[in-house]
Amino acid sequence: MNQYEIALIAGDGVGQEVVPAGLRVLQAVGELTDSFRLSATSFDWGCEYYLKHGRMMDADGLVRLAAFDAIYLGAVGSPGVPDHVSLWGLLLPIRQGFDQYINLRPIRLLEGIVGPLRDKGPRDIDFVVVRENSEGEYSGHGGRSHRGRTMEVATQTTVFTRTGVERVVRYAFQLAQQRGVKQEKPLISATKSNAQQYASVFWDEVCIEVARKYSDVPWRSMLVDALAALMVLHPERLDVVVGSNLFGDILTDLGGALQGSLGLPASANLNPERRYPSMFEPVHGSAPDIAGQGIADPLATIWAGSMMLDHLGEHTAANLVMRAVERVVAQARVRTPDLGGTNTTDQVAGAVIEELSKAK
Ligand code: GGG
Repeated sequence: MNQYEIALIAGDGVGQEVVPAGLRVLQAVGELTDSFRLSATSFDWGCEYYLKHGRMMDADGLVRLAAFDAIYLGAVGSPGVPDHVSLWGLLLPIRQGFDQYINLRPIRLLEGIVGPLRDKGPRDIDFVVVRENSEGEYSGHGGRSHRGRTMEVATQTTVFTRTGVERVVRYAFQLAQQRGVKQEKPLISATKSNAQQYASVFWDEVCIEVARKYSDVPWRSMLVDALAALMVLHPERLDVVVGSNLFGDILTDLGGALQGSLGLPASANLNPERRYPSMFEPVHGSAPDIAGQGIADPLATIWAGSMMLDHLGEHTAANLVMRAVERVVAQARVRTPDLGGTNTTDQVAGAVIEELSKAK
């Protein structure tokens, strides 16, 4: 029997509701398959912790997290704390400190959901975005001078390193190989090299170099603005997309919208070499407008949990969870308000568990 130690950081707002729901599902599938047990340790880090202690997590937070097999995170952000303080105090230090340089975000319109695009169904919207997760526009380089004066200046520098770009592009090519990408749906690298003559041109050059090693993978570079339009007009032409940290973040929120609700998209922050724990989270934030009502959609967090099981090597259980999510969505019987239902977070998690039990 495999035993995994999971660090839970429910965080802020609806994170407090969706993480316990996700954990229930993961523990249920472990028991049903009798293949593993998850032992969870909760950390009360987040904005409330910040307001009490002046920091988003303990000073030795990364040292403590390093001992876990994986991290299951809810959401970060609260109206009482500036967003850049909460993000740079918790989420980004974990991604950077644990060199989780891949942010994997599957975009799928599930059967049973009417997405916002007329004439586009589940077969048209099924791709993966590989977001660079350690540098780029999120490198933290920059500063502010002359505060409060007319000459006040702020800089935020995009940092691309050869190592950083090579490794994420290589990962995307390998993923494209596994998915068997076709000429009509080539791997797409998001760029903005017409305007960003240094950083994006460098990104493109590294892509060309990496691509030489994957001559069986059709690929092309596309301006990120054109790519955003393509996602809306012809999502069926997408299979694997790779992009910088900010491009990937923005494109995947658009992707989430294509999925019919931001309550659905999941993401995995991966350290592929497994030198550090990887982290799994819903794409959505803390949603303060609905927090505390017990109506947040737990499906993104459950989906992220399935990605966590996959990463841990529990492929059968990961699959069972995903199939159960698909069935619950397709039946349209138990849904939270974001998908037009009246059910609660716990009822949706319960419905997923019920489907798991039927599959056994
Ligand atoms: N689920 C984690 C969360 O709260 N994400 C909100 C957010 O602002 N994320 C920023 C990012 O992924 O770059």
